[in-house]
Amino acid sequence: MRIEEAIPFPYEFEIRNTALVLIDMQRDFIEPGGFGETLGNDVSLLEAIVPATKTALQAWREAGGLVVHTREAHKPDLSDCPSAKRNRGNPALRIGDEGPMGRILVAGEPGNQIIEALAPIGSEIVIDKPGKGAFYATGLHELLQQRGITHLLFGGVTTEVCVQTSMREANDRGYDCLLLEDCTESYFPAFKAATLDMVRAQGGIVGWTAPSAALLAALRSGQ
Ligand code: TIU
Repeated sequence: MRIEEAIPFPYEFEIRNTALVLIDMQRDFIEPGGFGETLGNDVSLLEAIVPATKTALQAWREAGGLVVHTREAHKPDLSDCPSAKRNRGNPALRIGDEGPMGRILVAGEPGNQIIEALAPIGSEIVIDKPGKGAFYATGLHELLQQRGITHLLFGGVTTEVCVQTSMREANDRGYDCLLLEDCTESYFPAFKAATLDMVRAQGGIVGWTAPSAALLAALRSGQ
């Protein structure tokens, strides 16, 4: 398969060696009352990517590709949440505090679940991660290696925080990474734009970007 429109040059991949990785499409970031809002952000911006992400996810599932979902999630006793992370800044509610959707950023709470529209199905991989990057303190690299995965298609939130961190971690581990431009969003549009630029600068120093329509076209054509 080949995504001709990818920047900075066409991206080639085989479905059997590629995973779609959706980062932290959780109520905690996308709906009011969660972690994103308690940090002072306007969470409504993030909802806009849900339709395109759902379409890409459905097409990828129909093509038989591996799907990985991540959640930024801490253990209920917060033993995996460094005090530096919990105490940073001056949020209305801190990680572990009781909010309208349960305890903020704690595994198993309603707010920590992936939004209904993108909920994992069947044997899709779900990774709970205590950090911003999907490879830190998780078994993700090993799970991907066991399955022969060499290429990763990324979507999710937020572009410059958990998505970019995960993509950089993946790049350093040898994966060819492509970020789906309309399947990722930031609370800060300028940060999203800058992240897309920095990922694909210098000959694809971190990887590629492309609109999801280009992925859909490749899957439809089978090439
Ligand atoms: N605050 C922010 O932009 N993001 C995060 O804290 N986590 C993720 O990006 N998932």
